[in-house]
Amino acid sequence: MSLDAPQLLSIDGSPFSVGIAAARFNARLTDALLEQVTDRLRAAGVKKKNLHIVRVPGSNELPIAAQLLAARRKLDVAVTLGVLIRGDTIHYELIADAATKALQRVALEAKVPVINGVVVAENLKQAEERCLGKINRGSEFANSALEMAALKRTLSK
Ligand code: DLZ
Repeated sequence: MSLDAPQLLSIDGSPFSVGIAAARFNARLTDALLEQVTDRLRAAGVKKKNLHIVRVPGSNELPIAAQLLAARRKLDVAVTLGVLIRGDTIHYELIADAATKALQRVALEAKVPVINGVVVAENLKQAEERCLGKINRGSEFANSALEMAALKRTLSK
């Protein structure tokens, strides 16, 4: 768990429809994130049939996937998952920045909360700690998704 992760709320996920887009780049790590997210959502009561999962090549494609999912399904929340690891160039930084801004835009335009579950790491070790090790980032992303889905339902009444 991250040092400053918000206190865990008890939220019934059984009514929620959740879109999940996960990158295939760094697949071992994104697959683990995806599993952590779905495990936590299912534990909170989200039904398997209400989990709409799509895969995309890399984190750069997450915003359009979230947008397409939001247009096709009546989502309470979307979760986007990717792992960006620093390479020899600043490519990863450009993608992180562009994806972050685009994900916010999708959320505001579609009026569907979009959880930015892109892990940005300096190196493979950092990324592994966050996706495979003692820091369960996927569970944290799922908790944020549950909280935002509940908020959307409350404020849409
Ligand atoms: C090209 C690229 C690079 C260098 N690194 C990553 C990465 O660490 N994590 C990730 O999710 N995707 C990476 N990509 C792929 C881009 O996100 C994208 O799929 C391509 O640039 C095609 O648009």
